[in-house]
Amino acid sequence: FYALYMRSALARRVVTLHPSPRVLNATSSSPAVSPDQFWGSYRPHVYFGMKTRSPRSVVTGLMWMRQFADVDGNLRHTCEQGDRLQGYGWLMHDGVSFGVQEIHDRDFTLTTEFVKRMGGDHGGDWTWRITAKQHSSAAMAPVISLMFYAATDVQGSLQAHVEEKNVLSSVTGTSEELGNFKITFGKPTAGEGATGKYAKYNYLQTRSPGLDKLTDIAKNSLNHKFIFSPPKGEKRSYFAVDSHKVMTHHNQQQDPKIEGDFVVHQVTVQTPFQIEVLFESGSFHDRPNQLVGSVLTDELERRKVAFNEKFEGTFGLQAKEFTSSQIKFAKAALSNMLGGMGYFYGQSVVQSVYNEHPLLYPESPLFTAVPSRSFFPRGFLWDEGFHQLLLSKWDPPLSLEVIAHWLDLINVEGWIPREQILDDEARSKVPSEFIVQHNENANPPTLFLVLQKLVDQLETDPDRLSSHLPVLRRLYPRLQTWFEWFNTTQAGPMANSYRWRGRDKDTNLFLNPKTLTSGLDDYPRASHPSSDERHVDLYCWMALASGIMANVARILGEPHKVYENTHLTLSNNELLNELHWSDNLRVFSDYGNHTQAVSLQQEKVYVPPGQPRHQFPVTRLVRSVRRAPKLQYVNALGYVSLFPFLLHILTPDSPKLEHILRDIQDPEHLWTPYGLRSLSRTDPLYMKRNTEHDAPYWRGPIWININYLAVRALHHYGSIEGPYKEKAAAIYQELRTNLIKNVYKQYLETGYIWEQYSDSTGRGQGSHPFTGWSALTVLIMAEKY
Ligand code: 6A9
Repeated sequence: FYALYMRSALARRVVTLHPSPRVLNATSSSPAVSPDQFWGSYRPHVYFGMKTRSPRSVVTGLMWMRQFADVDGNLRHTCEQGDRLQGYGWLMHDGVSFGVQEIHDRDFTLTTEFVKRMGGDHGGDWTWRITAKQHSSAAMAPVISLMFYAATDVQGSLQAHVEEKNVLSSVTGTSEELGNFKITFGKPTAGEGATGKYAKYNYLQTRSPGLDKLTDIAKNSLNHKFIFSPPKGEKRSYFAVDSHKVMTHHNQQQDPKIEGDFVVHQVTVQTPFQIEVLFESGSFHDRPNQLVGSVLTDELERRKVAFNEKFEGTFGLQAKEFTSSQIKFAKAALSNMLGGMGYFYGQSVVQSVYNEHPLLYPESPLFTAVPSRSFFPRGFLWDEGFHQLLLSKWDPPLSLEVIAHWLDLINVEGWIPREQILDDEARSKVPSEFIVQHNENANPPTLFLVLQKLVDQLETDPDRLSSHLPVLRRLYPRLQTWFEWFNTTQAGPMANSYRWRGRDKDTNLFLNPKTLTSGLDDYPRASHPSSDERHVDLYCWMALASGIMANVARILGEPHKVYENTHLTLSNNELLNELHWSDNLRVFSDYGNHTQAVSLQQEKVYVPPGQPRHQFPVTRLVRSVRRAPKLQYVNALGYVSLFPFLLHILTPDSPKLEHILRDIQDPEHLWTPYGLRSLSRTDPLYMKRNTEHDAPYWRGPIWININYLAVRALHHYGSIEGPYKEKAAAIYQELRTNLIKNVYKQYLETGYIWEQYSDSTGRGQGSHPFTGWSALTVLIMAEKY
């Protein structure tokens, strides 16, 4: 019985939150405490939409489709690479009060702008302006349907107000956090002050089983029976949302789960045109005028001027003589990171060794930036540290708030789930095998990099004391447990060594079993995962983290000796060399049970009798090991071997710097005209697939987060005294120029910032837009490290 009891108590631990008071209390995001940030574009996974920072927010958004096109099913809503847009993203966004986005569809461009106005007790008003223009290449001005919608999520209600049979002129509604509100749909015009245009209207009012189903409901309701018949134009039938069709569909499906109201206002009109949508909060009584037309134009203009001034004040790119087109690119990179921030609320699915089945983590909010609005529109732990390096320059309190959100997710063990998949919408984007998060798995503690910045700001700018210090104080017990969790659960086989847990176990299938937890996924590690391994990148993260823990403790007047001792120990370059320097290859290296003699081979697969043969590949790739592994250095040259340099663990006089700088500069190893590649060209695993279906990822391509660290390190070693000062400074200039040139060039050519860049052509590849850490290009331009 006792054993059973213990087991169930242990099983609960993974879902038991840290006992210290939360950094952010339950009202921190409420309209009363934080009215300016209540409404926002916090739905990064849709092309355009807004919600409030509350658990069950009313959401608003836009879908659109091109009428009379040859392609069917071109309804746009959630950001999908499959839509093959020529580019989209925020060009300006201040993170709080306004944003300007451009969306380039096949033969037209939509500009989506929003401006907020504070007043009342519920986060105030806002207005959207959508401007549509055909491309000069378009043979005929396209006819487009814009579908504006609002939806509730479990609580609240919406009422449609219909005029002239099917024109939805406004929606009124109410919800717990918004009180009463009204959304008014303007009529399309040819531009501000111009007269109205011929347009057709349709609407849909229905119920939805969840926010992740909105696209399907709208799609299933489309009916082709409506007639577009402009004066002097041809009569044509077009697609529109149709309540009748939804009713029939619903009756057939009998979905038992009905969670909210869903109202759509469809306007069908030929380009060019402009439409405004106005949200007015019921508690805002003394508004001087409506935020539409020229009032809106003036307001937008003011925000743009303020944004441009703040941008130059923060990053100084004009002063550095970048061209106006380069500056526009940098503004877009920052803006899309800000405009890509999301407010998520829900539960992770987690598991420890004590649970037979996964458990639901406690419900929590998460306010965070995301790596990619299309492919990864959710929080990732180590990505976030990089995101906040940029955002902490723009808005330091915002970064502190995000860090607080992340640390409020920590459990009693000191673990933070790496990938935050919190609600139905987020889950709908992730294959099921990736959803469960395991509590032995780490991810690099990059949030310490930002904490260091915020602590530095404290020291140079005492004005920040009053805003930063109380937050730091509440963060501190959580940081302690977090650090301790790394220090114990990820300890290595020898004193002061460290090992990533959670490597792939099936050594048969993978050329090299992956280490997703390190963030560097398929980067080559020991060929045979074992508890004898030690990982140099994790060692360096711990050296960094302990130093910053010591600083934070010192500032708060807390005991700091333990952290300082760990930091001194790990910073001792003798120890580092002893644990990780491979004399053979002259690189810093992992150590473990390893052989280089591995390859993937075709193997015939046995198909059990009675099984339909076509369900199985007749052959598959499996790993063959030609020489037995033994305990030795892994001897890979690439990002992992640079970590003692990347995180400034090497003393400036370390002779190892000579080797590192040489490898960095060598085109046979890491140097390319577009940035540093992740793995040396001479490595046996260079650009090798890991399985039949798993293309090389961190085995050659150029990644901007690590290149940012490299440029930062070159800047560091190039500005402090030491034998390699001049050399580092010279490489710094070249690498910085190459990176900026390529990311910018690819953006101009493709319309996107990318997840990674090809080391042979510089071309952007992987998911896009990726304005997570690739947006660090802005800091490289600004030389802010
Ligand atoms: C797969 C597929 C719709 C991989 O940027 C986020 C992470 C990084 O943290 C990590 O270092 N990316 C990098 O190696 C993307 C990871 C996506 C995993 C989920 C699900 C969804 O398809």
